[in-house]
Amino acid sequence: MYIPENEAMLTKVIAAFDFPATLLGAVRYGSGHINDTFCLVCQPQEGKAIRYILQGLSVAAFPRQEELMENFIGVTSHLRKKILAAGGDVERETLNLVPTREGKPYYTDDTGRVWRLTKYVENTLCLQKATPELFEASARAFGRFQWLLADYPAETLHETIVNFHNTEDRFAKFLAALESDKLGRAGQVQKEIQFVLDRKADCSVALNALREGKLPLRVTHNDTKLNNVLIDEKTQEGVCIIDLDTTMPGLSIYDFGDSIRFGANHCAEDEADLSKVNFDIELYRRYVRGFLEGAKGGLTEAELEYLPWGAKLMTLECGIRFLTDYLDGDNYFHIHYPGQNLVRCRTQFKLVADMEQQWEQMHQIVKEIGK
Ligand code: ADP
Ligand code: GN1
Ligand code: MG
Repeated sequence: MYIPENEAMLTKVIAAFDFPATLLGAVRYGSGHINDTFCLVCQPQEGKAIRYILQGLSVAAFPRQEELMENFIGVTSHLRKKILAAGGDVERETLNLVPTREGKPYYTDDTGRVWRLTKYVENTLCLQKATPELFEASARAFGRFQWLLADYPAETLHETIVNFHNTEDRFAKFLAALESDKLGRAGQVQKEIQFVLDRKADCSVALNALREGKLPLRVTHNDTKLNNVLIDEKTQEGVCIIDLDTTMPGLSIYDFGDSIRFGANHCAEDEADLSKVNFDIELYRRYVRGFLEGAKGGLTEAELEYLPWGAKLMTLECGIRFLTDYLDGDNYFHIHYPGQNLVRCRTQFKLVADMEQQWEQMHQIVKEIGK
């Protein structure tokens, strides 16, 4: 069996699981910034690929891994029921865990780190950028995900990352990183620091609306990047929402907003040439349409009114997080070269500035489509 040299720990982890076919090898997989993800390839059977996704949960991101898995199991079991009731295919429309040889739903290694194995959802695409049609399809899938979980008992979910989308708290953590300036990097990023300081009041907008009872708390995904939905190759529809690690109580505008942040433009999240980083209002329009269709009219008037804020806040917050990690010494997000978190932060802030320019239009589009 092929296992890359520097991944020696994998042998023990893999041995903990029971594979129904001969395992050929493991390779690092995907472009997530958080977990360690591997694709495990088995001997094909009757011409069909048999693959699995093995993930070691990030210890830096997820301090309470068993609770996270409790959420994962609760949410996927609920989705299974709803998918079955709708006549869907539970093997493709949600994630399916493969138990360990001991019959446990996941493996905990000697350090306490959780490893989970899921069946690979075959014949799907995982995209970093989409055509307008596929972007709208992804929006339908994320809207539907929220709709499917609307009757999930939210109080039973653990907060896997405390204050995950608490933008005020993200601002405070940024100030703390700035204050300690561990690596002496602050001097070179004054422009970015000022960009955040100028938007302190914005960081409270969604939270104020929640505190005032304007926006309802729902079960949300909280990490709705385009690459967290698998698109069916044949139907070109979003078939399976993945990366459920942050599914917990949140605001619908967060799910809407994070997808806009990542997908309503034509550049990579770490595009270094800012002249190529532009918010695309037509992609935004497509996403509004798809998301509202998928959510089946389940959003309140106030939620509709705050959708543009979701887009701006998720983009601002993510930029703040990248900058904070840069100041802290890149401990949280995986980086592939020095300075990548700063580059990522700059793309986010350029997108925020673009949204501010097109603010009225963003509201107008929601009004037109949501009426
Ligand atoms: P991260 O939290 O690090 O982003 P993800 O859960 O999103 O981790 O997984 C990383 C990548 O692995 C995804 O972007 C996707 O390409 C792939 N992936 C994850 N689970 C599956 C699955 N069950 N079937 C097919 N591909 C998957
Ligand atoms: C991380 O796990 P991944 O790569 O899908 C992060 C998100 C950020 C995103 C930025 C648990 O998402 O919050 O928006 O990177 N996930 C976590 O690309 O922190
Ligand atoms: Mg992911």
